[in-house]
This record gives sequence, structure tokens and C-alpha cells, in this order.
Amino acid sequence: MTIKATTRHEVALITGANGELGQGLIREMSRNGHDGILALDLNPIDEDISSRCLETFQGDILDQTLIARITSRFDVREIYHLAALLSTRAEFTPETAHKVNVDGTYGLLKLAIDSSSWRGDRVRFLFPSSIAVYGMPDAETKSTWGPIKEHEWTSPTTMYGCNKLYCENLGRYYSRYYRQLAASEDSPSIDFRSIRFPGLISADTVPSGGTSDYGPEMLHAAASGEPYPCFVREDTTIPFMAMPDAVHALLRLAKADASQLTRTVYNITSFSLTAAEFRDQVVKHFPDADITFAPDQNRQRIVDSWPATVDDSAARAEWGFAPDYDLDKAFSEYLVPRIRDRYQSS
Ligand code: AKB
Repeated sequence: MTIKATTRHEVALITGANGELGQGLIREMSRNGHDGILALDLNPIDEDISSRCLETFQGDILDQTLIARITSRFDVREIYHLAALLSTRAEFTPETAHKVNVDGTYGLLKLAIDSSSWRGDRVRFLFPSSIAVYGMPDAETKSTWGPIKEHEWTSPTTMYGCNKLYCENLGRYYSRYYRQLAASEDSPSIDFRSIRFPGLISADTVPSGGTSDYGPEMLHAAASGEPYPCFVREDTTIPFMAMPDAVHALLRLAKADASQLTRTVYNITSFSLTAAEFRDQVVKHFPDADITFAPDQNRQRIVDSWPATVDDSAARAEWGFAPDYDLDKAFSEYLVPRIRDRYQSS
């Protein structure tokens, strides 16, 4: 009788798989021929997404039994940990946000370090962070500072920003310092890589729970013929990026040669503009758009604490980050045609 060795399928685990970034990432990975995508989300996973995955799980990243079931059946080589409560939603339920954003990430880092130890090889852990880790002290500093570097003004004012910043540090710890006092030199470690994204704009999904959402919300409202009262002032400036560039950046950083990377966290950006300039772009393509400004002082304060521009020179130099879409191209070649299709066909 031959006894078969128990082998587990090598997979990339994607949490928050049904979210904006998750959907874009899974589509791109499956287009690239990835045959080991494991999707996990609290909500049911869209049919179009699940058909591209080896297997999908509906459940909570805090559910240790579910995580153990996944590791007992699959050899997790890579983790794209996208699940999170975004900045606005997190302010309404800060303690829950801490559980999901910090405890959830901690559990997955533990999974990664355990898998690395079993394999004798570092599991790669991709972590989307955000401009929310920054906390500009006042309007004068925000408008005069120039592109912010990764180490500057890291005193966030939101629970979400604090959570992301701490988890970036945990990731760096598990990458470089875990068991630093152990007698043995070969303690396990993970290969943690993180990107601080600007506000993301997708043509396929409407964002929810973020504070940079006013940009994409303006556009989706205009395309669907709805009026939109924008919740920030006209002069509010933050950086944005079209979703395909965000997806490509994550995959590019995942593939980068570790020897080229000097840090675990990188800023990236495409274009910065004011909310009024965003409105102007929308009106250029949807002349009937009904966009007004009705600032919500509380959400305004959050966006005012985020930088107007970021310095992404390290990402460009070390792993070749270069966005395909500038402002005009993002609207005319990606957002507007796709959004028109979406609302015309629905
Ligand atoms: C949010 O608004 O919370 C996110 C972000 C900028 O991190 N989109």
C-alpha cells in the first residue's frame, strides 16, 4: 500500500476580498494566471470574484477557528491583508475598529510567522496603509509643507490612522526583530511590505466608510444622476489615485527583489487636487452634475489633518513605482468610460 504524503495547496490569502481593492486585486491576479487565490470576507463574495478563486470563505478575520481551518488545509505563501474599518466608520465604533484593524492584523501576522516557521521560508505579507497615518498639526503647515516623507508628522488623529501606523510597526517588528533575544540565530521572520495609499477611486465600486470618499462619491453620484452635497470645503486638498494603479502597485511591490528594499513602508501617489478641482473634472464629463458643498466640520477636521501631497521617491527608486494614470487620463480613459457603462447598463 502506498501512503500519500499530505500536501497542502500553495495559496495567496486575500482578506477583505470583496472590498474595492480586493476585487480589483483578485481580477488582476486571476488575469495574470494565479491559480491559488483564497478569498476571505465578512460579506458574501461576488460571483464574478469567487469564480476566479481557488476557494472562498465568508467569515470574520477574528475567528480563530476559521483561520485555523484555512491553515490546516492550505499552505499560505502570501497574504494580502486588506480587511479594515476605514477612517469615518472607525470613528463611530473606535473599539470595534481597534479589534478588527489591530487584533485582526495581529492574528494574521501570527499566522504568517507560524507558516514561515513551518516552511523555513518567509511568508510575504502585503499591507495597505494610508495617508491617514499622518497628522498635520494645522492648516498653515499642511499648505506649506510640501510632499511629506514617510517619517514626518506621524501623529494621526483618527483611530484608523493609529491602527494602521501601529500595524506597520508590528509588521516591521515581525520582519526584522522577532525573537531578537533568542539563543538561536535562525528565528523565523516574515517578509512584510506596506504601501501608504492616497484616496483611491474605483470605477467599479462605490467606497464606504472612508473620509476620502467625497471624491469617488461625487463622480458616482453625477454618473447616476443624483445630486451630491460634498462634505468637505472646496479648497480641501489630498492626494488620490485610480484603482488600477493601486492594484498594480501592490503587485509590483509584492514581486520586488527583497535586496532592493530598504524599508517596510512606502508612500505612493498619483495626483493631488482640491475638492473644487475634483468637482470641475466631474462637471467636464457630466455637465448636468449637481454638486454642492456642505462641509461637515468633523469629517473636515480629519481630511485637514492629512497631507496635501506625499513624497513617493523611495517607492519610485527602489521598486519602480510609476502610476499609469495622471488626473486627466484617470478621468477620461478609466473612470468616466467605465462609470458610464456601469450606470447605463444598470
Ligand atoms: C479613508 O478615507 O479612510 C481611506 C484612506 C484615505 O485611508 N480611503
